[in-house]
Amino acid sequence: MHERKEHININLVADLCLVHFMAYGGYSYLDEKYSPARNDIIMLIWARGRERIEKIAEAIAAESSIGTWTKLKTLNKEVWKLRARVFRIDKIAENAGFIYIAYPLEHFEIENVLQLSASVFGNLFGLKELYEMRILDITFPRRFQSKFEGPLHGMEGLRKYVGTLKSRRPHVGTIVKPKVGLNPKQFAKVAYESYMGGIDFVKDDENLVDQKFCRFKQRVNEMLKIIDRVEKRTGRKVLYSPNITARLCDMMDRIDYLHDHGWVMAMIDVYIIGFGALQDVIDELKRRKMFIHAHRAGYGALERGNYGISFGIFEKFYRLFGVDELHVGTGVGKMEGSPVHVRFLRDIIYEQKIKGMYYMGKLDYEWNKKIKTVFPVASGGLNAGLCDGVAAVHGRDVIMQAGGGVHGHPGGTRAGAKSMLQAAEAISKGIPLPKYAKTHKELKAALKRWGYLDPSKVRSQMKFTHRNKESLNRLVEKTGIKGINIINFGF
Ligand code: CAP
Ligand code: MG
Repeated sequence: MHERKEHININLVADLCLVHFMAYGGYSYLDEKYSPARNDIIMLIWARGRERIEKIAEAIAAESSIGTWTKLKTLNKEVWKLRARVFRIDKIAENAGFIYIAYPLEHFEIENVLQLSASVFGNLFGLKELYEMRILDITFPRRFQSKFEGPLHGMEGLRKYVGTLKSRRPHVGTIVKPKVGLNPKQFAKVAYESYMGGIDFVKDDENLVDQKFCRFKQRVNEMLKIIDRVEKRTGRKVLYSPNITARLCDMMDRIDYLHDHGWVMAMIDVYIIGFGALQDVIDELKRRKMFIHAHRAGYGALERGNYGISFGIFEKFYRLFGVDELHVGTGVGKMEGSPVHVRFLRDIIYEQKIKGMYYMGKLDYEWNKKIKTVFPVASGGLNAGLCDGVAAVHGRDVIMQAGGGVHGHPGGTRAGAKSMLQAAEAISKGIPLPKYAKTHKELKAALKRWGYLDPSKVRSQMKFTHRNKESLNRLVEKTGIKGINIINFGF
């Protein structure tokens, strides 16, 4: 009896919702005639739920701006001006689609992106109307961007330091492997072999910081000694990014230590430490004129589920705050990311203007002039044989980074490093790797060990995704967020 009563009540509520589907909590946030103002922040969201998509969109707009579930005696005209407006819905099904929302800038405490996060990445994720939701993109207007400085050095600064401004060849980097466990001397020895083979840049892995077996300060001391040796022997400038990720106070101590010892670079697990600490630590590194390597470990937990935030959105924050190089995926290696999606992720930090050429979930965007280009890092499962494929996705302005692909080379670390540099040289000379391998034995050994990825296969996948909007729409219609995952991540 009790169950039946509840059933009737639910139906009644559902009917009321249908009648009033143009409103949430008594107010309507749907305004399809609205054309966003110059200073609005725009968000693009995929959502599917138990209500009509219009109703879901209203709920999202309300909860992420001024609204709640019911009418308020306290809501006045001034407050109403601060509301979010749903100005477009690309409906895929009755209960699913792409929602475009505009937020007036006055809604936010601009420099405080944590306040912004609590609004637009906050309660909306818990709304019970939803089955799935991903925030796919965001745009920041010029006035918002002008509150941030962007990278101090950026890609050109890194190229200048390493001496590749003219040649424009891809940089080659390595992560010392095994990722944890080596002691400081062993670690530095692996780095030495890497540099001597031609690697420009060595980095700690994301989970190596200051463990007992490899103390941060000892590791830095050993690394500074060998960098000095390498630079004297080769006449080249090389880089190393020690991972300083920790509580803010410890990160500040580590920056002091590096700076006091004359070192110029540090690495941060940017997603792990969160926006607030990240801004503080970046400001401090910039004050010391240091280079910043940004590792994105952990972002997948927020991006890849039924509810999430696309990594491209994080990239926009990281570029605004001012990292100099950032992991964005390879399109061909061990981590998710279809070539066309990785190209988009690369373009966010590389281009000044992003327009039209991508499939779903992407908004046009323009960076303020003073916000420099971040050097894109392609990493994860790479080896020399994949590098033509990496170049097909990224072009030549890329840091091609390999851990296993260097230290797992049949000839050892130095040969692995050589194979990566040879691949970079071949790419900048426009020579296909198999041809270059005929006269370069380390590259030849890498291709023999791991094979060669023909870049034309990568290029054809990128074209496929741009051209088939209709069929991709049908895929998303059938499978919801799974379709978006197939398009963006390839699974
Ligand atoms: C690469 C790596 C990086 C990944 C992260 C690793 O090592 O050090 O952390 O690149 O992925 O531990 O997997 P390998 P992404 O070269 O041995 O794979 O760059 O996509 O964030
Ligand atoms: Mg790693």
